Amino acid sequence: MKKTLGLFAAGALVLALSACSGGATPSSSGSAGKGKALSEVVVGFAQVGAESGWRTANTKDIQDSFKAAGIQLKFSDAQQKQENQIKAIRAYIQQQVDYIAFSPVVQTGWDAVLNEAKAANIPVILTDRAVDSKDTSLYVTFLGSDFVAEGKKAGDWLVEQSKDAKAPVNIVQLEGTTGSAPAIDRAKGFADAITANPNLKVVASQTGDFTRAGGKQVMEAFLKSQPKIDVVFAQNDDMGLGAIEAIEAAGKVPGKDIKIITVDAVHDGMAALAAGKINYIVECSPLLGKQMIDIVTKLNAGEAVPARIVTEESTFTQEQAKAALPDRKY
Ligand code: GYE
Repeated sequence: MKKTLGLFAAGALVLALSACSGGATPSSSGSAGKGKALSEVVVGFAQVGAESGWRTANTKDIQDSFKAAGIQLKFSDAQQKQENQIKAIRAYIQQQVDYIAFSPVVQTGWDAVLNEAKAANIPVILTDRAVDSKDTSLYVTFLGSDFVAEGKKAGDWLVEQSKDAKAPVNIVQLEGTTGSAPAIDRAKGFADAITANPNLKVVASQTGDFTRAGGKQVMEAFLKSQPKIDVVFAQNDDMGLGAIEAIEAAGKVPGKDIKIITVDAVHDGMAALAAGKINYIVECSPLLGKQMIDIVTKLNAGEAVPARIVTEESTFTQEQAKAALPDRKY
């Protein structure tokens, strides 16, 4: 049975319909509304991996939230490989779980397995990252950040900081996992924002795969190949932390000789920001567990959920990081 899902407004969630989900058309998928006792509900979650501090915090929050809600969670770690995620999803279909949730490592290539889930009447919840499937009935909802907005916030800050710059400001970009929604969208938001100042130029851009080791390695190469680097835009904290190691090893002072902007605001990133080694962080919240529980609970009760749920996020300067650090949960 197919159910058309409507919209609801809930507490602190910022709700928005995504352009890619076809504007005002709410999505539906599978047979929502099983009306089981929550302790009987089984959710299969296919996680990306454990590539970053963000990911570790995200996994912990989801596992803790399911435990607290008394809903069974099957968990798999795909080690950043799409084929592993597809295998995990197929296994969940085989096991006839009630819901499948997953954070797609890349945007493309999901239609076949999502159609299999649909044929098995298992609703799919996208968490954190988007897919590019044209058929939005393949998933019930997409819960996660607006990555274009995050990139734009990073770029806007740099435009403001560089407003008096007379000479070119050379930027190097450390990209996230190639083909992933956050890497594509953050690059776009950042590029759009910095067009406001023609002095701002991305002189090199390469993937560090969202890892600390990747960020360090790419930054080492940039420091050798680029005669003048003024700014690093790292698409997550971990790559920024790797870049700090490379910059210090090259005898330069991170945060002063080379300014660093990152995204996430996980604990280690915030500590480096408070210590003056990073200059600005755009927040991306990994705490999606409670909202996932909310979605599963509503679907189980046959209630509607929005096609797109956007997480609320802010930004941090060095001073703000010092103030926020003591109460930071991740
Ligand atoms: O920014 C990065 C992680 O998908 C939002 O993935 C997530 C990103 C996050 O590895 O640190």
